[in-house]
Amino acid sequence: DFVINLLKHPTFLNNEYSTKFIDTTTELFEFKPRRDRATKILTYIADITVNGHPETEGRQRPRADAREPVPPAALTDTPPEGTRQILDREGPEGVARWMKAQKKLLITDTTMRDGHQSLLATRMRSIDMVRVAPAYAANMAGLFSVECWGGATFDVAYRFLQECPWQRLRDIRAKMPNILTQMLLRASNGVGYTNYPDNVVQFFVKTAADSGVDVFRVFDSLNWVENMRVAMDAVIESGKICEGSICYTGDIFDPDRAKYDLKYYVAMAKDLEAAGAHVLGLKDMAGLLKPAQATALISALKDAVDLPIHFHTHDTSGAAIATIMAAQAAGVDCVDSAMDALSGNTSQPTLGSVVEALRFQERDTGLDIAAIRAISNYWEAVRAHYAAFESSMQAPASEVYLHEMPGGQFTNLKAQARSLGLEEKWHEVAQAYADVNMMFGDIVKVTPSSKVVGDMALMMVSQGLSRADVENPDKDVSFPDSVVEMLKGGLGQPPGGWPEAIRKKALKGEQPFTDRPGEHLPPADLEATRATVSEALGHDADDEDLAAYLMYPKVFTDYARRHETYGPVRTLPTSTFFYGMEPGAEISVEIDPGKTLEIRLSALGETNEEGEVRVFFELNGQPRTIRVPDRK
Ligand code: BTN
Ligand code: 3PY
Ligand code: ZN
Repeated sequence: DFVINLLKHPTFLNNEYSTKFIDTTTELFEFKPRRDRATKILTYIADITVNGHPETEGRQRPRADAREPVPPAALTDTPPEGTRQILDREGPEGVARWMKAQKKLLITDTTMRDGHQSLLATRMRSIDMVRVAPAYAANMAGLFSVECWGGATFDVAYRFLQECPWQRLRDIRAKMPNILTQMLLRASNGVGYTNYPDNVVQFFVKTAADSGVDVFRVFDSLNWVENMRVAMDAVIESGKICEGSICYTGDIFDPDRAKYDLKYYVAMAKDLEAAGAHVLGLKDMAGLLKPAQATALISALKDAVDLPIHFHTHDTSGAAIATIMAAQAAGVDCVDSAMDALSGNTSQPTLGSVVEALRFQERDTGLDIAAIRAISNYWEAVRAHYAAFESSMQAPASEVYLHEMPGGQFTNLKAQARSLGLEEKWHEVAQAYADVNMMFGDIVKVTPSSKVVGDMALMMVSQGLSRADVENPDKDVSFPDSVVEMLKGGLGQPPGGWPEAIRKKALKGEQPFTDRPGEHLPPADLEATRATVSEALGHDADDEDLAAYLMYPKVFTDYARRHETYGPVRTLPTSTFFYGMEPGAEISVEIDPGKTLEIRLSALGETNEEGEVRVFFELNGQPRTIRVPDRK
């Protein structure tokens, strides 16, 4: 029966068969009674309505009058040709040549990745991105790229949003076929917090390229080019664009930070060019590059390499647009900005303002300011629904030049501090973070090294320890595991190596590694692992499942288990996902293209003696009752 159903199914006949097919085509299993997806989704809504969502519990609620976001209309029927077509026609070298030939300043829109990672704790859901992707394709075809994947978004999607990051990527790609998609890749750390075996990194890159990533911004959290080669080679091999990136720290003009001077960055740029980068990324993850320094640095990098240069910064200080203006005047090829409503503070500088600042001038971006405003208005409506994840940062602050925290870490660390009861001691945490950096020998701080510095700083403030206490050979200190692991060489080597005394103290006699972690990590047995994952899932694991499991085994299998219970909850509106429904409310949920559930929550029952609540729905006009435990 099953085989016949399968072979006759129109999707199969269309040659669109993939291993996702069996997941998404449940009518094949109708002879085998099992809970259908509609029931699963109703169960989720009932549960959240009765018990609340653990992630928004106790947090600020969206305004009662928050409007449902409506994406702007597409201004053209077919998306105009964009950078994606240049990649298809001319390959990554062709894109690099094209970038260098442009007079206009190119722009990457980071709203769908770094924007919400830096302002909303990475919690933006796919539906809010996918719904606006057609408007980007039609109205923003002049963008260089849309950063929409990687960094922290990968694990947060599984962990907290109960959705598949790969599906997000495929859906954005399908609805935005003309603009390059961009991801942030932590080189050998993949999209995780630790170095992975080389073959895991290679497999992850290949899968990401197959699922729709066009531009890979590759960086190493200690700026160790040796540790970037495996990831860079895999990107080059995939035919996609390799943006080998320098992470900027310190201040090239500060004589006390001579380790990170102009010569250091120029040498690294040359190494990245020699390693095969198509584009040179300059990743200022904390927003430390000041305007005059940008003039000097960009000019020197332009002289040193033949690659187009793509500059990324954060507006934590409030000075980022001044730096962007200096960078463009010095000839930078492309810069990152976030759509106005998700810009500023720890996020990227304001896209519309960068566009306006260059209007009527030589490097005019050519982007349509009215289209930008319309898309930003959409993002404003989206943002209102994420009030629970807003940070307490009220204003830009020059304190970033003291602590040097990456924009994507700042709000996370603040939340961690709050959970340890240290919110009132935030400025002490900031000072401790700076002290730890110097104690570790003045390192690049970006995921995952930034997380290690943050762990140490929180530990010191909560235990009242100073740098001198930690360094005192006679004082016993128990270091966080992440610190021991990093000083052992688990993330690789910083320029000049780790300071010997602190390393010895933290390692307590253990021998450190000084080679590249991938040299000694045994390769994963991919096919044996695939069998394990298939077993856990109860169906064949595809490459996306396997790549996810290799990065995050427990996060992925927990997600898969919840998916079995709750179904495709990614299709719910964000307000329903986080808050459930009010009695009398109605929503439409498109669980497949063209297959829509009309859901009305009619009433909530009383909690019965077994501690269960009955929730009364209408599903496409038919009454349905769902019972869920009352956990309140
Ligand atoms: C999580 O549990 O980490 C968040 C994902 C959502 C899980 C669902 S939400 C409804 C139910 N109540 C819970 O506390 N968890 C599940
Ligand atoms: C990440 O790795 O997630 C970052 O945003 C680093 O800046
Ligand atoms: Zn960033």
